[in-house]
This record gives sequence, structure tokens and C-alpha cells, in this order.
Amino acid sequence: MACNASTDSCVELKTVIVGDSDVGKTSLCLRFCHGKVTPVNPTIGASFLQKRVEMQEGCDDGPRTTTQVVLQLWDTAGQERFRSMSPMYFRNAKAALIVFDASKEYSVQKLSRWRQDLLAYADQGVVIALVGNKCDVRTDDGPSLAAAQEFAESVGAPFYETSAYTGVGVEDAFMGVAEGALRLHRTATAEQAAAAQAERLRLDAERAKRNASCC
Ligand SMILES: Nc1nc2c(ncn2[C@@H]2O[C@H](COP(=O)(O)OP(=O)(O)OP(=O)(O)O)[C@@H](O)[C@H]2O)c(=O)[nH]1
Ligand SMILES: [Mg+2]
Repeated sequence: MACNASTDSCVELKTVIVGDSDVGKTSLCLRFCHGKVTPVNPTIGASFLQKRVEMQEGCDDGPRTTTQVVLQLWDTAGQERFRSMSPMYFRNAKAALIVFDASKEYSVQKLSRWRQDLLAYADQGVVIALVGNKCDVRTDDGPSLAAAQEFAESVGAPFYETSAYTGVGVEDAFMGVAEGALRLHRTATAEQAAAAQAERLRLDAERAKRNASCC
């Protein structure tokens, strides 16, 4: 399912799904990729899934193009004993979902710790979203999501409520980070092209100067 080398409008985006054990990371990936959830065991290390999606690029009043995006999903293990393996899976990730269980008491400090690890080891400028999963079993007297939402807002991360069981919010969360990451990918590519062009012009000017002074 990797991008075809002859198609220049295909982009691969590495996306990592992180968070404590049992919050539903694997179930979210299964819902997004296969449209259904099956019983799963705790993840060992990480598992890998891919999904090809189409995204529209361009501005509303200008021409729009369709880009094929291959989302390479690394569903990591939440158990503490696998934590030391995180840097290996985070490397070069362009997008990330930090998942927590919205039906139980959660710790903003832990969410912040996942974010710090992503900032340390993922791609510079990784697009991170916060995901409160299991909203199907949230009750009115359950924990408030205000603290998680405030944290997300304070660090400029989008916040999604999801249920891997019902599918609510799942597409929005994965496609939301993918869209953000694609935009950054385009900006970085344009900046690289501009830098390369500036370097070519500088070398041309130097060559012209040398030629002029040697005759
Ligand atoms: N009610 C409800 N249960 C869920 C949901 N998503 C996952 N679960 C259940 O929560 C448990 C843990 O789900 P997993 O997907 O294995 O969680 P995980 O985050 O991948 O766990 P690790 O692999 O150990 O890190 C399983 O019993 C799932 O069926 C959800 O949206 N709603
Ligand atoms: Mg898992």
C-alpha cells in the first residue's frame, strides 16, 4: 500500500497512537482502518496498520487537488514496561494521537508526559491531538473533561471525544491530525524548494562573477 513512486501526489504520513494501557488505542485503530472493533489483547511493543485516504488541498476559492495519503499507523503499547521503546516508534512521526479513557479519572500530568516524549522524539513540528475515548460509557457523574480540554487548548492541540465501539469522532480524530500534518508537510517541502532555488541562484551568480573576472 506504499505510495507509488510515479505518483507525485501521494504522501506517506507516519502517525503514532500513544497513551496508557487499556484506553482503547488498538480498538480506535481497528475502527478507523476496518470499520469495526474485535476483541484484542494488550499490545506488545507496537503494531502497524496502514490506511489510504484521499484529501482535498487548495483554498476554497482557488483550484483544489486530490492527494492520496497513506497513513502509516503505529499503535504503541501503553504498558509501562514498553515505555523505553517509545523513542524508536516516535522517530519521524508527523502526527500523533494521545489517547486517554474519558470514562475514568485521568491525569493531565500523564497526558503532558506523553506530549513531552513526542516532542522529544517525533518529527520536529509533529501535529498532536488529544483524544478522550470510551465516550459511549461516560456518565453525567463521571469525570469532567474540562481539565483535558483546557490542557489541549493551552498547548494548541485539537481535542476529540471518541468511541471505538460506536465510531463517534474516530474519523474526525485521525483525519484531523492527518490534515494538519499534510499542511505542514507542504510548507516544509515549499521551504526546501525555495532554499534550493536560492542556493542555485547564489552558485550561478558566483560562477558568472568568476567567469567575468578571469577574461
Ligand atoms: N466501552 C468502550 N470500551 C472500549 C472502547 N475502546 C476500547 N474499549 C475496550 O477497552 C479495552 C482496552 O482496549 P485496547 O484497544 O486493547 O486498549 P489499548 O490502549 O490498545 O491497550 P494497550 O495495548 O495495553 O496499550 C478492551 O476491552 C476494549 O474492548 C470504547 O470506545 N468504549
Ligand atoms: Mg493496544
